Amino acid sequence: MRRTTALTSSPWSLRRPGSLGGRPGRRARGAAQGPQVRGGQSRGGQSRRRGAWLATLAAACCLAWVLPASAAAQGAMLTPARSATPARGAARGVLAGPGAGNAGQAAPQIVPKPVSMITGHGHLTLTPRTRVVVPPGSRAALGVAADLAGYLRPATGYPLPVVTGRPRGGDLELVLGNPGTLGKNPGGEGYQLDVTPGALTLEATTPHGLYNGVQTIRQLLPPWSSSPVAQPGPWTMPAVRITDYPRYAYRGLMIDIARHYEPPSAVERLIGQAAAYKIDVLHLHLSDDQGFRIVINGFPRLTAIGGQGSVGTDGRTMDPGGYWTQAQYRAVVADAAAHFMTVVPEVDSPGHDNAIIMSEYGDTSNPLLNGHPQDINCSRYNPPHWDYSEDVGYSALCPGSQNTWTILSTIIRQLTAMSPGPYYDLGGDEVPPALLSQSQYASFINEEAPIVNGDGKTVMGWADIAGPGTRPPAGSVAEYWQPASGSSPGTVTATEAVRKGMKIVMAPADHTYLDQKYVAGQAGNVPPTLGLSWACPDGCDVSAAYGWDPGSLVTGVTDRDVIGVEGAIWGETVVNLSNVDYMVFPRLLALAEVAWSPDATRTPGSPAYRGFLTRLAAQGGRLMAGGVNFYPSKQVPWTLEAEAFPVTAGARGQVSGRVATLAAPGYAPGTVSAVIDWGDGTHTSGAVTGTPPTPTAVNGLYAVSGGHTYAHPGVYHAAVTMSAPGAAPVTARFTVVWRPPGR
Ligand code: TNX
Repeated sequence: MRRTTALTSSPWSLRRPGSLGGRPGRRARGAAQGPQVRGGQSRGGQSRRRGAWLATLAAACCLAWVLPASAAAQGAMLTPARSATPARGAARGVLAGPGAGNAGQAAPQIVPKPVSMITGHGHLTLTPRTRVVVPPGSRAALGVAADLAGYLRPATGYPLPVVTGRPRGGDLELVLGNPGTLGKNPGGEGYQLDVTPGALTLEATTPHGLYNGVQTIRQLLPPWSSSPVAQPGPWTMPAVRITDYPRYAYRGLMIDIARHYEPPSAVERLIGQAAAYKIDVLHLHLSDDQGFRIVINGFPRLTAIGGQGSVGTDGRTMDPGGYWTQAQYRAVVADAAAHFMTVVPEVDSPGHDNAIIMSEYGDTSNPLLNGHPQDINCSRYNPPHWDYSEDVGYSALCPGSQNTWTILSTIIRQLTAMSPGPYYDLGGDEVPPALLSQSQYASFINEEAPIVNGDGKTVMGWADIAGPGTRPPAGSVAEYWQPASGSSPGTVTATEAVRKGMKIVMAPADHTYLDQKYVAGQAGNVPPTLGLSWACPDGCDVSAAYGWDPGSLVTGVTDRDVIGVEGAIWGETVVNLSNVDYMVFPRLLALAEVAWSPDATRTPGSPAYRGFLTRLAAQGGRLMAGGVNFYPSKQVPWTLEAEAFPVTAGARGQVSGRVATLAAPGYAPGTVSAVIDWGDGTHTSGAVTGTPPTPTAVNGLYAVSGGHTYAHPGVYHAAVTMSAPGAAPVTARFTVVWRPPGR
């Protein structure tokens, strides 16, 4: 039997125009259908109306290890001493290939924007003799030195040995020390990078700082340096001095592997992709109504039953499920740590728990339970049943059940033991008062928090946990998700959290929820099948992710309270890593900049926004070369990037085949034209071929091919120029060598 959910009238309700409250457009299954239902998501003909309320809230308390409080970054970005002067004939992009003559080097385009950058003259070129050198006093830097070499070896094909000792000319040196220029240097994450034509020196007070500098070095190199296979080069970096440190220590990405199972390998790829932009927290949403994803010893049913499915898509009732073993979880934690990323595990409670309830409701013979585990169920349905739709707000664990606490404390004990980071996230979002009253909810949070503390972790939860009746000790962390700003009613969760002495991670859904749809109508490749729209009825594009300030979004919540920013890729509609990447990138790069770079006026049309778009555009080729799927948003002035290959002509002077690779984000191959100057006074058009963009995948890198027959043996300086509507043309130079046989 279905009961209807009364919408709360508490001040904790979020109210937006056109909705009665809560998350607009979300409706609990069985909830009253009325004006609060705003044309929900529709996919495969299925209605996706969702619940609308914001439940009562509650909080928890915590231990003291907190990432260093944010510090407003000081120091201004210096305008580059000179901008790039592309070499002959090249409008933009990277010139490449032996014979380029002048290795024209674009101005550094770094995301997130460094605190200070001054470009110098000339460039440093990596060679097969380049080494990565750590001075004897900096041995703790050897791991990061190995990371740098590991990043650069595949594309360069150079050996890049990692050695302890004194650098020679052209080496890359990593030093642990204090350059004295890093301001407050929160968390030791700052670095100073000096590139001259003769050497590169990276200095930081900690390995994490060096690692951040390594990510910047990668962006100083041509985009092809991200390729997993050898590329022609040349591998030049502009002379530059960069002094850099983060605004916030917590720069997070949350992935929901509960709504759609993702294997550890997918999450590990995502870790590498996000770490490249200085993201340093991986929040794992491990459990929700549709799935429980981690083995818990003593409760095998949690995964055997709770892990069997995922949200149904494409007309299916249920998609395939899955779960991680504890060994796999530990491996992901270790992989994250290797990328200087902290894992925050989350098992949501007391709501979003249908998978736990479905698993344990019938676990009558489990010796850890009392034989009557049915009493954990405070959901709308009794007995409970599976619901693999996107519905929310119908499940709750009962605070009064001893079994509830046996199950949860076992989960918390095992997860915290496997997670070296400071936080455990107990969830706490969206529990309708029809399931648990305000005081039941508060007592639930007040009971769970000490369990988390007792296992040595600081409590983190959605900001709902700051609600009436909760008692979070100072230092607990509230993640603010409401799409509300200023002093509108929805912001009460953040202000109340601050009043209770909590720290804030900013994740306002209309800026940071990476599962929200992009702006429809902006490009033919906005995916109709991916994403929800409750927080972004008109879509949220790069501008939404970039155009806000965590330290002033909510009146009364400032950088004294805010420890960071998090993007969240919720899993209802994303079924694999390719889908995840398409929603995460490029918006995560905007969030990375908001979290790392000094505060700026980031409104549309502002110099900061224009500068960001230019720097973001330069990431397109880099993401493509690294095999990262992304949405080629029309807001971004994507640049064409090309690299050419040296060519050897056949015995009779004939050339036929690929001469260059082109990154042209969002462009279909037919829209790109290529002209090849063969260097003997002849021009022909080139063929541009490859995989075009689709509504869920960026296009592939294109091959540019051509054919020609030379009249005389010799060495020719050729060039290929590629053009596409709205983009500056790009020229890549290459040599063609024709040596007739016997010479
Ligand atoms: C909100 S707000 C959620 C998730 C959904 C997501 C979909 C909050 C803490 N939770 O349960 O998956 O919206 O956009």
